[in-house]
Amino acid sequence: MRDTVRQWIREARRIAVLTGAGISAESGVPTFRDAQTGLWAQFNPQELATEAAFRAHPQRVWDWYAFRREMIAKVAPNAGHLALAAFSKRHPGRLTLITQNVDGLHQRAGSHETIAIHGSILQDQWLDAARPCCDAGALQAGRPPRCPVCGNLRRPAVVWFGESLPAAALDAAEEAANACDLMLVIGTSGVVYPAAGLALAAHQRGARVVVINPEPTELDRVADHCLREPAAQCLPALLEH
Ligand code: BV8
Repeated sequence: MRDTVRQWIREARRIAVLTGAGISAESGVPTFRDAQTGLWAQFNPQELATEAAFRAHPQRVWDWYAFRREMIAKVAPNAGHLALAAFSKRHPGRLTLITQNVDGLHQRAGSHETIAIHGSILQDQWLDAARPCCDAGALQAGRPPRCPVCGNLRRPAVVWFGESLPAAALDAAEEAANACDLMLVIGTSGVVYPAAGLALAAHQRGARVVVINPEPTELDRVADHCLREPAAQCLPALLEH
């Protein structure tokens, strides 16, 4: 079935790619729904990745992100990330990459136009609207750091559950999903919205949808084909010359 998908890729004028945590799995980054390890095993990521959790337990949530940042700093993009970046270099403008991941690995692999719809774990932002005293260059150190004048906290620049996605990124992602004639859905369980809705939109607009995932997903129901393979193994073969 890889040959059919390779043919669909060759035929496609515009390809949209939607990736999730699974594409970073072979780099050694546990997926969002993998069992959490060690200290974090007692917490459900869905409960930690919320503004309410951060306001209630700022140090705990800050430390969870610091732990994830440390882990991400030690890993590298894998063959799946690299194959997508190489394809875009060979076919400028034909492939639009949308990711739910916050780990920056697509960008490090060379996919510099990546639409990061859930933000970035590598940046911080103010928890409350910045006041004139809030200067990111003059923070009071801490877990989390804060404005020394008004106490405004720093938080990771990611989209938490219950928060809207950045409008410009979501608009660009929706435009790509509506305009593509092929969507590759890679390494996502298809549980989180509105990200998963992008695959439904592509399907409704008549695009072919291919799911690449070793496990069944919530999006298999709109897939024209499911490649039950790990991303780093199959993407180089699918996307090579
Ligand atoms: C919002 C950043 C609007 C933080 C994340 C309908 C419409 C709108 C909202 C909702 C809705 N229904 C429910 C909601 C609420 C909620 C939601 O979707 N909940 C789910 C759990 C039901 N959505 C939201 O809250 C969104 N906000 O819509 O706001 C709004 C605003 C105000 C008021 C009202 C409405 C915000 C969602 C964004 C949350 N932030 N990340 C952080 O990282 O800390 S989401 C988080 O989950 C990660 O980004 C992750 O990427 C994402 C999705 O998970 P996956 O990537 O799919 O990862 P997962 O572990 O689930 O699966 C991994 C897959 O990889 C598996 O299938 C596995 O088999 C596969 N795999 C493993 N190894 C490999 C592999 N695949 C390939 N190769 C391998 N080697």
